[in-house]
Amino acid sequence: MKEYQTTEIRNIALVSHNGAGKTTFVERLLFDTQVTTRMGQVDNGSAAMDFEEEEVNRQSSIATAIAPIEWKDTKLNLLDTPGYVDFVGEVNSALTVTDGALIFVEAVAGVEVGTELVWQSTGDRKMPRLLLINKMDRENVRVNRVMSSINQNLDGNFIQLQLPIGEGTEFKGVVDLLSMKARMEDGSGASDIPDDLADAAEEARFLLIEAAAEGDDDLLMKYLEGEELSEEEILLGLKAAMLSTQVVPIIFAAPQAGIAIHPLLETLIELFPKPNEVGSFTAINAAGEEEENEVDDISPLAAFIFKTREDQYGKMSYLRIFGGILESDSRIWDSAIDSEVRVATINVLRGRETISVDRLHSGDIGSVNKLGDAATNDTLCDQGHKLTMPPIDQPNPIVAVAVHPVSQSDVAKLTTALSRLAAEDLTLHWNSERATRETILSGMGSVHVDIAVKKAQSKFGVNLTSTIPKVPYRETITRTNSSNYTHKKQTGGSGQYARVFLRVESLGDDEEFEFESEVFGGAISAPYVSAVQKGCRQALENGAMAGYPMTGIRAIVYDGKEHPVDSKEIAFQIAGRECFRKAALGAGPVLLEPIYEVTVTVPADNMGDIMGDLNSRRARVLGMDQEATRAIVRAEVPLAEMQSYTADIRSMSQGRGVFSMKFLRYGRVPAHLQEQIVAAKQKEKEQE
Ligand SMILES: Nc1nc2c(ncn2[C@@H]2O[C@H](COP(=O)(O)OP(=O)(O)OP(=O)(O)O)[C@@H](O)[C@H]2O)c(=O)[nH]1
Ligand SMILES: [Mg+2]
Repeated sequence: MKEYQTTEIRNIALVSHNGAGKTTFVERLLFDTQVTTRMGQVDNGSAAMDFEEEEVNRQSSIATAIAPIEWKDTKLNLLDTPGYVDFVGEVNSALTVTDGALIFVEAVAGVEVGTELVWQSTGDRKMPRLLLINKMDRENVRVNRVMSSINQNLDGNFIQLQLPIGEGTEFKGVVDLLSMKARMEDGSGASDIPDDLADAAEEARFLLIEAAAEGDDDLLMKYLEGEELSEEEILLGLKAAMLSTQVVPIIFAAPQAGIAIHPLLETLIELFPKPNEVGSFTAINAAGEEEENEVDDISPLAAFIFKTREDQYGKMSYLRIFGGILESDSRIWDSAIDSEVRVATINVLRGRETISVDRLHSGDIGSVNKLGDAATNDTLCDQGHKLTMPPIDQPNPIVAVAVHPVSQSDVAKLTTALSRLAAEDLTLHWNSERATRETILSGMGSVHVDIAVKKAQSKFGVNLTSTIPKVPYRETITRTNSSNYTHKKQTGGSGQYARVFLRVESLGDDEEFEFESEVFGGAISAPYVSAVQKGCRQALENGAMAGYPMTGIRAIVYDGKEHPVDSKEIAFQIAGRECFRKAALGAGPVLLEPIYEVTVTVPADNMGDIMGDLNSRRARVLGMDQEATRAIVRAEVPLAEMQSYTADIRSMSQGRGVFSMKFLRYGRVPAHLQEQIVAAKQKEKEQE
C-alpha cells in the first residue's frame, strides 16, 4: 500500500442505529475500488468487515472494523461501528480517534433510537457530521417522510447537498447541487439534471449556497454583495460550516444496488476535514502539565491505543497516530506502564486482513502486534518526551450476570479468560462479589454479556453458564450493645479457654470497621486482644443475621479473662468471633442494599409509564428534565429492582428508551422485605 501523508488521510466513523447499512456500504466501496472481486454480503457471512464468528452468526456487527479505502490519492480510514446499543463502547472508541462521523439514516425507518444516540454523542464531541439517507432503493421509501423524521427528531441545521432522483424502487441517482449535474446509478460521469427536477434543484442550491457563505466571513461578504460564489468557494464555506458544526449536509445512496456511490466518495473526501484540520490534540506531559500539539509529523510522537484484539496469532493493538511518525522496527515508550515497548511490524487493517507498512504518519490509523504489556487507552511516545492522552470515556455497565464455570478445568481458566475479555472491551467488567461469593460479569446489555460468555468459550475455551446475580446485601447494626462470651474446651491435656467482653457501636455510613481496646489492668494480654480483633473480622465477613458481610461497626473489647495454661490465641479468636456475633445480633441488625443513581431518557410521551414503573421499583425521583422531544428522569433505585430493567424499558418505550446507572451508596432495606430476604437465606442455608 502507498505511504499516505497526513493531508491525504480522512478518518471517518460510520455510525447509526443497527442495520442502517454501514457494513454493506464499506463492502460496496471495497468492491468498487477493486479490493474485493465479489461484493461481500452481511446476510451470507461474506462481509470482510463482519469477520468475527459472532458477527457471522448474528448477521450484524458487534465490533468496529476498519477499512482503508484508497481513492484518487486519498486514503479514507472508515471505522465501521456496530449499531446495536449494547456495543456503544465500540462506537465511543471509534469516535475518539476519527475526525468526523458519517451518520446513516435508514430511508424507510427514519430516525431511530440508535440514530438519536449517535447524534447525541457526535454532537457532544462537536464532530463534523454528514447525514446519509441510506437504502434509498427500498420499497416504500418516501423522501418527504424521512426528511420530516430527521427534522422532527434531530436538533441540527440540515442542508441538502443532493436531490434524490426518484425514490424507492425508482431511485436512480442524485442531483449534485454543487456542480448542478445528475449522477446516475451506472457511475458514469455527470449528466444533465432531469427536467422535472430543475426548479427544485435551483431552490435547493440557493439554500446550500447560503449555508456555505455563512461558514466563512469573507465568503459571506462576497455573497451579501451579490457576487457569484465558485464551486470551490462553496465547498470551502461548507467544509468550514461543517467543521464548526453549524451545518450538517445530507446526501442519499443505495450502496447495495451501487447507486450514487462515486459522488458520495468524492463528497467524503471534499467535506470531511484532514486530520490536521480539526485542531491540536491535548496530552499530559512528564511534568504533569497539559500540552497541546498539532497533528503533524514534526510534533512529538503520540500514538493512542484505542482498541485491543486477540486472535490465534496473539494480541493486536489498534492505534491512531496523533503526533509524529510511528516507524516499524523501533523502540518507543508506553507512558501508562512507564516502560519501553518494541514495535516490530506495523500494519494497516482491512477487516481481519493486515497489510504491513513501514511507517504511519500523523493522523493515520493502524495496528501493531504483540506490544508487550501495552493496553487500550495507553499512549505510545518518545522516552524523551512522555505524553499521556486522556482515556476513552465509557459508560458504566447496566446489566450483570453471575457466571459459573462448568468443569474443574474451566474454574482454573476463568479469571484469565475474563481478564482478557475485559481488556478487549472496556465496557465489559468482571469482579468477584464477596457478599454472594459469585463471579459477576457486567456490560451494556444482555446481548453484550451473552456474547462475552460465548467468546469465553470460542476464544479462550472456557465453558460458562450464567444466572441472574444475587443481590450483594450487607448487614449493619443500629444501636450499641454489649455482650460476653466464654470459649472453653477441655479435651485431655491442655484445653482452650478465653473469656471476652465486647461492645459494638454503629459507625457512619462510609466506615466499614473499627476496633478498639479498653481493656484495663491487663485483664487480657496484648496478643490476645489482637486475636479478638481477628475473630471480629471473621464474624464481620460472615454476617450475624443472614450471612452477608457486616459493615459500619465499631467493636470495643473492654474486659476479659485468661487462663495461665489453657489460654491460646485461637481460643480468643473464637471467643472474639462469637462475642461479636452475639453483640451484633442484639444491636438491632438491619440489611443494607446497594442503591444506584439511574438516569432514564425516553420520548416525552412515555414519561407517565416510566414514572409509574419507577415508583413500583421503590425509586426516589431526584429530578426531571426535558430536552427537545425527550424526557430525562434521575432517580435513586435499589439494585434489587433493576435486574430486568433493560428489557422492561425497551418494552415500555418501544425500544426508544435508554438508561445509565452508577453505584451511589448502601441504603437500608425496608423491614418487610428484610424479613423475606433473611427467611429465604435461612432456607437456602438449611438446604445446603
Ligand atoms: N435495499 C437495501 N438494503 C440494504 C442496503 N444496504 C444494506 N442493506 C441491507 O440491510 C441489512 C443491514 O445491513 P448492514 O450493512 O449489516 O447494516 P449495518 O449498519 O452494518 O448493521 P449493524 O452492524 O448491525 O449496525 C442487510 O440485510 C443488508 O443487506 C441498501 O443499499 N439497500
Ligand atoms: Mg455492520
